Amino acid sequence: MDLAALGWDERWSDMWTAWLQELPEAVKRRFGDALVPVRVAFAHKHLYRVIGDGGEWLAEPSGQARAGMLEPSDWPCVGDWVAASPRPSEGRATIVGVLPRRSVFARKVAGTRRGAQVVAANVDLALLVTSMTQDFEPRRLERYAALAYDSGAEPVIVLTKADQVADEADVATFTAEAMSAAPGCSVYPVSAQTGAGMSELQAVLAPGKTCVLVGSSGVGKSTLANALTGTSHMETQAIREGDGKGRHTTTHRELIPLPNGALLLDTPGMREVGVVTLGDNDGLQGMNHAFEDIQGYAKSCRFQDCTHQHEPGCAVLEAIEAGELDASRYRSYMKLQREYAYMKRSEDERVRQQHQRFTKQRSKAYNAIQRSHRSRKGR
Ligand SMILES: Nc1nc2c(ncn2[C@@H]2O[C@H](COP(=O)(O)OP(=O)(O)OP(=O)(O)O)[C@@H](O)[C@H]2O)c(=O)[nH]1
Ligand SMILES: [Mg+2]
Ligand SMILES: [Zn+2]
Repeated sequence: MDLAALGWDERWSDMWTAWLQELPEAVKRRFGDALVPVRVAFAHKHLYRVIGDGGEWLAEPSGQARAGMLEPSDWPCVGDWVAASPRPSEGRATIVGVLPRRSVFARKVAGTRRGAQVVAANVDLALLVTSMTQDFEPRRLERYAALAYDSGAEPVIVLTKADQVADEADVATFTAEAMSAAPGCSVYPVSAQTGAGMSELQAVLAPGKTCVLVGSSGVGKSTLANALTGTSHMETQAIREGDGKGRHTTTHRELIPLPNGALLLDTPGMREVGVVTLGDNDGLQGMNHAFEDIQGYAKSCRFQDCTHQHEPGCAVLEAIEAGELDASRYRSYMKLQREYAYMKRSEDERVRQQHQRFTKQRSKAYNAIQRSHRSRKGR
């Protein structure tokens, strides 16, 4: 596949040149001219399928590359541009390194205290999907929006299964609710079944842009992917009887080229949408962006350090009282704030422990030098 059709542009090309120069000499000697830029199109655990100019290969990181992947988020992910050395006769390639990401859509790994899982890399547009059924989840949209704003991708809301909504007026209600959950996001109500709203959605999936589908299991992400490609490439499955929950049909992440030249990334449904802090990013910016309305009220609170819980003159509480701000949105905001604060504390603790270990090691080394110094003097 042509690199430009995969999203490669001049900025990537410049990055590639600079990145190659920084490679350790040993790696340059070993792989040298054999290295090509390829994009990760499929990821399942630590097995990847990469696509580049010369073809498509199954790929794994080299031992040396693995040694440098200290955190789970250092591993390649769907959407990543990686440097690979293909072995065409075997249909395989070795991944030598991951190019720095332009955007990272990440979440907290379910069931862990911290630990980021990169859902998709180098994404331009995050399609936050929920269905206009009993599974409609405006509180989840808020979390997704916070993660998306943090990732550097632009969030867009897709409301699926419009054909299940009896009344046209109800579609407007769902749309309005989604809009207030994620102020500033465009909302697209669609039906993959009847095709309603699909052309409007297609129009935002511009050629060369990478768009990721995220949302709970069963909301219709893969059905949407199939409707957009006009294939039945992605497996889909009816949701469970009774609780309306999905079955977690999609188990891997995959980049699918659309007929118009956009790239669509289907992902497995998420059970939990935990917030994360990655590197220097404390996540608060995305959160503040996703809750601009509450931030706006907070500016008028009497106390600058108002916690919006009990203080007199709290403009946020007043807005709830006046019916301007939804109480459940407020609760969701407070809960997210606590989660971010917790992430921040555990990150600080991790850094502190790392520093302590380092200082200990250093003083051990220092003492060893002193001892050898003394014994030489004594001789
Ligand atoms: N009526 C109706 N049903 C839909 C629509 N889109 C999806 N569905 C149904 O919803 C169910 C779940 O769809 P999937 O596409 O498998 O859902 P998913 O979001 O990919 O789920 P996971 O892969 O588990 O994350 C299937 O039975 C689909 O047929 C739609 O527009 N209208
Ligand atoms: Mg799916
Ligand atoms: Zn307040």
